[in-house]
Amino acid sequence: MFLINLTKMELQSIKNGNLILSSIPDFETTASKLINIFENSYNFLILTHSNPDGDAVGSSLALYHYLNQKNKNVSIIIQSPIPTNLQFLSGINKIELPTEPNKNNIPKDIDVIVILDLNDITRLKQFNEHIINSKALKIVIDHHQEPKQFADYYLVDTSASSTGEILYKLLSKDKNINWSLEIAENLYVAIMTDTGNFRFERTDSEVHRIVADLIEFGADPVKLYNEVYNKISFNAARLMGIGYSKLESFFDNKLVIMSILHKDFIETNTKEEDTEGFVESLLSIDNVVMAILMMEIKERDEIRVSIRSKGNYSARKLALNFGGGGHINAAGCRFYNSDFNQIKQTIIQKAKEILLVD
Ligand SMILES: [Mn+2]
Repeated sequence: MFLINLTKMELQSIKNGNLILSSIPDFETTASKLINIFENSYNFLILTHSNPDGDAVGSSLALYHYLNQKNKNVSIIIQSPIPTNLQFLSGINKIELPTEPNKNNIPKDIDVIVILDLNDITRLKQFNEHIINSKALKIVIDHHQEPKQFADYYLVDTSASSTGEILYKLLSKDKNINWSLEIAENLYVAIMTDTGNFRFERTDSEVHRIVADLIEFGADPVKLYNEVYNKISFNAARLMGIGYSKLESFFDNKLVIMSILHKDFIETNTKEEDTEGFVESLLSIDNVVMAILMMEIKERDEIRVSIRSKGNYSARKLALNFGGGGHINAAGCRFYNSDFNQIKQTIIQKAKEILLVD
């Protein structure tokens, strides 16, 4: 397992190319430092990426419930709506969802900011500068590649299946933790969603051992699977049908693109958060190794692009071309004030390079 858990100073020395590996504190050292910080601070702010997934929301809520047990004052702010299929999670109504996020949303006198499932502070957009200038202690707990330097503590494991997995290992270091149903369910959903229901590559025996513990603490796999994956509203089903009826395929079906336009949302009375699971479903089509969902979000003059892929075909590589990011098999990017069809053509051209077809 590859672990980076570095202080700011140590990240600096990595940058200068002279990091002495033995100077990196091990997981245990960083974890016990963090548990200590949790114990001895009072006002917490939890942040995660916008367009939150199950790992982002589940990890945030698990940490919320843990800190709540310790009678801490905890705020969670997320900058965009929570997908419908995650709204059953315990504590969901504690999340603040400002409609026009700005620095005034951030509570005063925060001691500790914990940033989950995110390592690039620029993704916090309107909060970015305020967080950087904040005197609060900043902690990053994450599993994405190439963490950016801005925090005081990093508990990062790029080989972990999910932030939920890292958080489980961290909280396990607290001898006094009460593994409540709330914590267990939220961590279970974090891990389940980021492993694509325990089938993506990083699903190893360790993940299953952790999940076994969570089941012992009360998480119910049947209930949680049904809530997250086996529920789609009638309107979302109609939207999916519209998307499928317009599905386009390229390069012998290696690439498929589903386009959902503003008028499709209007026609079915749905929102972007109702498209959960759409892009993943495209990967089950014969021959498809890369699937793209393009959505027109008129309120923000935005075209939101979600990319999923199989094997070594990199969704991340495609997204990076357009200033986006993510993992090898799941990534995304956005365009503003752009023409939908033009963007689609550009994406197809770039995807072609990755799919290596002529
Ligand atoms: Mn994640």
